[in-house]
Amino acid sequence: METGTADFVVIANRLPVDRVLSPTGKTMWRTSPGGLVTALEPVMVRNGGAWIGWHGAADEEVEPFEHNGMHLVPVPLSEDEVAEYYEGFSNATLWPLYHDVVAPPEFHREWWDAYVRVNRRFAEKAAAVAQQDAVVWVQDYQLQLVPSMLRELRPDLRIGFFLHIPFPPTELFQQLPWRRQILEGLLGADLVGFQMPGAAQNFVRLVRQRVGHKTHRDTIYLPDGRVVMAKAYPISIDAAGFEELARTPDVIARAAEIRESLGNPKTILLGIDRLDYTKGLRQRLRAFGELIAEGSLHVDDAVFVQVATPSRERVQQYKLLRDDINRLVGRINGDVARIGQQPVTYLHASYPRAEMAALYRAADVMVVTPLRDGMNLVAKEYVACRYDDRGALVLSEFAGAASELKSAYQVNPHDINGMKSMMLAAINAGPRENGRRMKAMRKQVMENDIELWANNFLEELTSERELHEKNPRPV
Ligand code: GDG
Repeated sequence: METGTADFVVIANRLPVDRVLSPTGKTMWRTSPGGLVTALEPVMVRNGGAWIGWHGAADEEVEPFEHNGMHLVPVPLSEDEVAEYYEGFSNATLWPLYHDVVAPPEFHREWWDAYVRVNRRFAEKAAAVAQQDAVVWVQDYQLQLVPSMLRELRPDLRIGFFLHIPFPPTELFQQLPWRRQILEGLLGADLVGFQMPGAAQNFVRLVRQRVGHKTHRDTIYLPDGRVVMAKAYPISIDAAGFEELARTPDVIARAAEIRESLGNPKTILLGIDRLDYTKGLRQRLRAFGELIAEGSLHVDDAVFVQVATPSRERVQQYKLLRDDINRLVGRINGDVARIGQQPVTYLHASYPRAEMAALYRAADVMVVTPLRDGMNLVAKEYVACRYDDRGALVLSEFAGAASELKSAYQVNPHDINGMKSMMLAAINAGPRENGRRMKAMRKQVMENDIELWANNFLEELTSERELHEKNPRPV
């Protein structure tokens, strides 16, 4: 097969750009905000890198183009493929299955067929653009078959894979009718990265049990002599970038304005999530609603601001959730609001990054209560914005971030009473106690940013081969 020119290739479901209309009516591409592109852009520019991904519009072919020094290669998807590969298999089969089945996963053979077809298309594009011996980094659950498909086409490549969401325990993963194909798909990589050590262990155990390969700790020995490593690389954020933004006069002024328009209450609690059933919005709002209803918090003193960014709106479970949260917020506010004072301000919208930073600055208590979450970047962003060491974080123990942010007020989101007392503890603790906790969390977040994460992964991936030679297969 003929090789391409890129020495470093990222493959993700989406390209890191959105198409926008300029004031003159010209279509342009704008970098979509996100830590991954912030971290990888410099590496891409240095290495003449290419990024392969869907451009966001169905039934449309777009030619490869240059953007901010990166070579972007669009992958076309038909309307049916968006429904079956993306909304179906990725978001209604894998997403709930990998998040401890907090919603029931749906298994449909035609969704699987589309998943295979689309994964092959991504692999073929990568095979065409990668230079001889290039490094390729495949991202996330939508593309788990790409590593093995790509290896078949291009055995010379060094292939890494990173899973942004949890990897489930064997008992749950077994439900998947295509469990073996997924495991074999991932085994095409030289290095498979996970958010947490437990996820890497789940994967290695499954490979041993289901595929029958020999394993030792984080190493898998394939019959053809190849070695695959499975390790944890907890993802992070552009921490300095967030702090810098939070320190700008505009953001500081906007934070004051937000407090003012909420009536300058003693305590502002904040939740920011994609509107997703894994994020524990219902449990969190119920806990807060009860605190107000029973008088532990007074409606004059405490306000809960919940931003729920619209997400996956064509998937059935997300439509149900949207109605459910609307009803719950209506009930809480209807029961206890007074004229001009609503305990919950619910915003079903998405905001620019500066507005997010202002919200983080304005909030006394950030409440992050997912039922299961690979990492949770919102928790880290809040911490990065609190440069004065004020504020408190209530954090679910089921978020990956909990194992790093040990000084957060940790909660079990299924335990409403426990959550109520932790919210109260966070609200009522003095500045000394909260300052001590925030300082410890800030040290962790500021020292372990996304650049370090990307470097750690890529260093391991590129030192892989020498490692194999030093660690021959055990007999
Ligand atoms: C997956 C995993 C893992 C949200 N609303 C707006 C907005 N956001 C930004 C946040 C944050 C990001 O979106 C959300 O990241 P999370 O980590 O909280 O959650 P997922 O979207 O589920 O991400 C997760 C992550 O991948 C990375 O590996 O941590 O566990 O599920 O950065 O700030 N940004 C803007 N406006 C919004 O309205 N600008």
